[in-house]
Amino acid sequence: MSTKDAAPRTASPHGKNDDLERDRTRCDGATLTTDQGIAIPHTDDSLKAGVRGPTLLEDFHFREKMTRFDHERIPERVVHARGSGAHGVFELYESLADLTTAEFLCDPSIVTPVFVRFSTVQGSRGSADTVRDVRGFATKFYTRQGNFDLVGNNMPVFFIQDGIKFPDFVHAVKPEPHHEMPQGASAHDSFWDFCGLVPESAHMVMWTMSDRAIPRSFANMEGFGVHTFRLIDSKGVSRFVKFHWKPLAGVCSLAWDEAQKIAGKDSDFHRRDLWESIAAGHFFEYELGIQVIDEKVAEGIGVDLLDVTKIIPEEVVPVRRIGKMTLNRNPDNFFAETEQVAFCVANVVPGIGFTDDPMMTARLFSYLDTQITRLGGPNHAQLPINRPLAPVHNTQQDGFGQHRIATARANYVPNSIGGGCPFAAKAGGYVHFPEVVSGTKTRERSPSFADHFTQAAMFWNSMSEAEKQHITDAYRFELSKVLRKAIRERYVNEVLANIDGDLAAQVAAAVGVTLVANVKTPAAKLTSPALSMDSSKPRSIRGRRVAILAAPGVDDGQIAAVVTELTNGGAIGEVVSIGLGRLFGPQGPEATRSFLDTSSVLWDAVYVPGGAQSIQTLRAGGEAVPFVKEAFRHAKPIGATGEGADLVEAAIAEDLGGAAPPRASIPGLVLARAGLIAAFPAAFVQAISEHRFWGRSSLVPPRS
Ligand code: HDD
Repeated sequence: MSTKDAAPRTASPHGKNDDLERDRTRCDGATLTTDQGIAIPHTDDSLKAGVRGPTLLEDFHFREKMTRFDHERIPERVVHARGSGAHGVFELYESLADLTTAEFLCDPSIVTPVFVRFSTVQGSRGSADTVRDVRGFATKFYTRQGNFDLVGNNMPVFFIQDGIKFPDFVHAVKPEPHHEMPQGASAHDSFWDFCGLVPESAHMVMWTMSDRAIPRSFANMEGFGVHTFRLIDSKGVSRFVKFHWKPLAGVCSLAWDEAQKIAGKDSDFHRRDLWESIAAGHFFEYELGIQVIDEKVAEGIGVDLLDVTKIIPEEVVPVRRIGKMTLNRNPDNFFAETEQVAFCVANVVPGIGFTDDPMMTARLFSYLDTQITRLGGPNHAQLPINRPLAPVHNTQQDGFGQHRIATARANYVPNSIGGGCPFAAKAGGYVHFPEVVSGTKTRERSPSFADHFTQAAMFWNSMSEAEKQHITDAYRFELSKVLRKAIRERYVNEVLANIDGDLAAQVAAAVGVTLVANVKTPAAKLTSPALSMDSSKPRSIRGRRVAILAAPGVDDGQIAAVVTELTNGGAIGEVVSIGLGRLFGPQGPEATRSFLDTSSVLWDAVYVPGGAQSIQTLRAGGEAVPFVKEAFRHAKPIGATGEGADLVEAAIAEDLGGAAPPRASIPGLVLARAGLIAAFPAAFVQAISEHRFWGRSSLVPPRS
């Protein structure tokens, strides 16, 4: 049995990596040719009639090169346009044969190759990574029975209950139609207009106002299949199931001020983090979890599981962790893999089935449909990244971009000319769950979908004080950007007042509206502790990035001790200085970043080593103190040894208006003067493993 600590096994000899190898091209020593294979001796000048004469139409190389260039772009995804992908493997811990016939969930010896694409929803392809938004978390399992796509998000609910409203929702959240603004943001009139008029969005909006919408890394996000699916066993018995991804690195986020600044300093922040982590061997790991519930039992739990705006609290049905996914390989080519990958909710394997969730039904239609436009026709399943490892045989034919040469003379079923081939599956084929369906055709919503606020309030009630503060600030920020007062008024009075009176009052006061509604906070004060990110905080420093601020004269022995401790824990410590290179002598560490090319917001923690001359230079330079101040504001761990402690204390005193409280009372601050330096690295690493010290915000006076 695999365990979560075991190194990932490599995928089978005929895994996706080998499959893609057929299509990888390498140009080691190759000659330049046209697409027709004609060798080209020269590609800097077009064919002309005389050196100063006109370019000739005859120049087939020029025409081909230009035509191909003109058509390089394909339409970006209508939503989730901005994304980053990685390959990996999924390994099952133990057989689920008592629940499903899906082979990859029954046989723990199988290593299933996967491709994952993470995304934001609102922004265009080139938009920033760290915007406040839902993150897509789509996984393609290349199973031996065909592709299973789990097309989820990092939040377990959705804004609407019926897919027919998806175009309306997306139009409302996307940049406004007249001026195409704002990019990568929901803080604008049309989004809040829609959400105020569609209160079923209340629960999901609560999630998007939480820190889940600004993750620190894709490695630190949970994932959710969102819908209720079915697992169907060999006797044909179906049970409801919700899929979860649980990140082994823990769940944590950025600070909002930091996220906005990163969007300018490094708009590829999450993409770079994914890429560099995998390249450095710090693979992203997630456990697949399932909540399984008998359909009859589900009827008695108080929420309709066909309603995608509701969750089953983990305290009601615990999440069983059934296997581990390890993302361990960067794509070779962004366009061929990450851009051309096509996920589809309809891609399921035997043993996994659909439910009557009206959002799911809509999605079963939409994905294939949109991909026909985006990927130029119906043959996109043949693209290397999309094609299954399971053999494909059918009588579908022709269309744009057909890559197969079908040799059969009979392109229909049944046939006798081809001996009856391809044959219908005798056993193990996909059989839809034979659910009994009856009803009168109607355009109505089930009354069981009507309660929009109880779970939104449950989410709010389950947050820590710091999380509540961040959520309140997020509503304030977003609604402050709404130009029409009536929209702000409606949201506060008709939505927030139904969730929590204090929240509504605080937001009302900040956005210039009056709370006129009777506060109708749901009577039952439900909580679900698993909803707080505090319940799944990181426990290690793996993948964390620590800025070491140093200048010539630094005590490099102190740096070496800290770097060793960081490296042992899988974190990265880099020296940030007044310039790049070996500033500290041939034996000293190398400055790989300078204050010119980096910024405090791009690091998880700051360390200032001692050395009187180094500290003097850093203070005189004027960059180090603001660097530390900003890290302090963003609740990050800060460490210093020797004279470095003077700089850090000065920065904090400046931030707190000269009134620095006793050091011991500042969470996440690790200072070691002479004599205590030996114990410093371990204490600092411990602080980094806690990620952030949000409680510190009570020390910081509000910005004027
Ligand atoms: Fe969707 C893309 C997730 C509702 C229609 N969706 C898309 C992607 C993710 C999700 C992760 C990006 C996949 C990739 O990386 O290529 N979508 C969700 C979740 C939903 C959801 C978790 C709520 C349960 N989506 C939803 C509805 C509809 C769509 C209700 C339409 C009825 N989604 C699409 C789409 C996209 C898409 C238009 C755009 C690009 C694509 O499919 O390939 O078909």
